[in-house]
Amino acid sequence: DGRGRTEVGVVTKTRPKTQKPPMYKVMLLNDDYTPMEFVVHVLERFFNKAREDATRIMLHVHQKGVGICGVFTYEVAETKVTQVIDFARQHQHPLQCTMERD
Ligand code: TYC
Repeated sequence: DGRGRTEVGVVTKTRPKTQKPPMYKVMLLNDDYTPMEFVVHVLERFFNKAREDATRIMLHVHQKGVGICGVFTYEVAETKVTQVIDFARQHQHPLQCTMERD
């Protein structure tokens, strides 16, 4: 700096950070009464699953007690949960659906 000192510096790299919204898993819960076929239909109708995929997820829930239907932003997840529970109630099935932070 002209006074016998050496300038030192620390190299910092900034990386443009993509903003990602928090995501939520929507899950189906097993019960003893909802027909398997109805659960498959729910997965096709509200989660756009092909029949084979829907059947696989339904059997997973049936055997393990819980399973993931999809991962969505908060508002979408909340809408799916409401739609599934309302649809099940309309058909007098106890099927339950819930969401949790991914
Ligand atoms: N356990 C139900 C039966 O035996 C089937 C079932 C599967 C119910 C998945 C709910 O989320 C569920 N009929």
